[in-house]
Amino acid sequence: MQEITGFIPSTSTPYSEFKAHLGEEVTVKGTIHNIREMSDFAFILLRTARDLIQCVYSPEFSDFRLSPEIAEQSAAKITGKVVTSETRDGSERYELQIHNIELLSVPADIPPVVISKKQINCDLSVNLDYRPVTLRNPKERAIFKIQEGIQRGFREYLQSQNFTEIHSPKINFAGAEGGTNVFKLDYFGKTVYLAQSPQLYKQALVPVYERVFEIAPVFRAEHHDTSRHLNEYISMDFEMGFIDSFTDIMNMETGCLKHIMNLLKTEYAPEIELLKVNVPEITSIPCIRFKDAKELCVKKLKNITDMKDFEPEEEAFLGKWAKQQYNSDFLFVTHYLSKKRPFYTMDDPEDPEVTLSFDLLFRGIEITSGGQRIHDYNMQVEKMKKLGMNPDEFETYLMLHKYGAPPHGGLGLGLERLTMHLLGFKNVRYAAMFPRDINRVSP
Ligand code: AMO
Repeated sequence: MQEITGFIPSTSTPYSEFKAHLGEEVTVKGTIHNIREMSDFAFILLRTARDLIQCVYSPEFSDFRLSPEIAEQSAAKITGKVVTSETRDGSERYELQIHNIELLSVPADIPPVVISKKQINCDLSVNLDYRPVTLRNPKERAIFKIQEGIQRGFREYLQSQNFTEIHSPKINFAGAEGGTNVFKLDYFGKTVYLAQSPQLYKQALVPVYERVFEIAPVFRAEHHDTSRHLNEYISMDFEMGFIDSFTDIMNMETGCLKHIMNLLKTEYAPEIELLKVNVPEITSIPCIRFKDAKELCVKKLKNITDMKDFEPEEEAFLGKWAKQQYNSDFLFVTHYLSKKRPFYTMDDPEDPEVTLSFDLLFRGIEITSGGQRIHDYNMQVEKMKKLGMNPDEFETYLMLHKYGAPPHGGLGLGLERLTMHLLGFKNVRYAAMFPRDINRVSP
């Protein structure tokens, strides 16, 4: 009888072990990324999970001969001798002198877009139409490897701070953020809503675990086609109890971002190098009140009409201002107006016109909203009524307040927004693996 032991024998040598095998024969499994044939030899680039391995074919190395079925995008098992490779900058690289190629699969057709060049040279919409193929390009896939690093850093840091990871439902009885950008769904004859955020649930879990976090998709029915909005994005949320002030949340986020950036510099160095990413140095993050930031904008920019919120150009200006004044890529803007923040936000007891809330700007764009929440039952019911909401519809949410909740707060950080600005993209779709927008639900 065959028994499964949980052990998979290694049949492919990773590039990171080539140095240890210098002069020896090894076998590597991967996809043939690029073939450059010369008169009597050829370079074959083999794409593995994270590397491009140069393999050199020459009739001098063995009796094996190249054949036409060995084409780009074939899955292959290449056996060869590890040798040092000449590099322009003198850095240490290794290549394989091919002894044999065994094909494991062959593609039915050639890719619709050239993916074997240094980068994809086509319009964003074409790139997105062929995403399962264009993501194979090393620069494209590096974007999402870095995105993995951001999520990993977020998770690692919060776990180190005793947060519990949760998963809240995405089919909900009410929108959590108000506004019109909520998707309605027919649920066996009832109207329900796709989660705009895990807000109501992460708060409910504070009296249970004190500190919780979630990394998950959320849905926003954005009716406009903008370069910074998606209809589905990954929200990295946390919520923490027993805070003394909403600055505790900002401190937690600052610590978390420091950890993320350090992790990217160390564990994701190949992708950071490939995409020439300018990883920000964070020592501390300056803070400015909304009112003071608005005054700065009014002084420096013309035609500002909305005094209750920021236009994108104001955020861009504040980003430059923080860089000049504090040499910081980040800026916390605090104390947003009460009428512009959601129903769960705590007003400032010293000035109820403003809230104990903040946004974090990164290189001039909002990547986070957060703040302290109302934990008192009567205060929450009052605020809902003031905003024209029916507290009865939020009975299950209000159990949090009714049956006792500590002072608490948290934040939501948009993963694609952070990735977009870290990598210097002009459009958030470059930072979404399979973006959903008003015109796109495929692939
Ligand atoms: P908010 O609605 O401001 O706050 O969202 C938090 C962060 O999510 C990102 N974001 C988006 N990213 C891409 N496309 C969108 N359509 C989009 N909308 C928002 C931004 C934004 O800063 N519950 C609160 C958070 C909290 O207080 O805990 C919330 O969701 O980066």
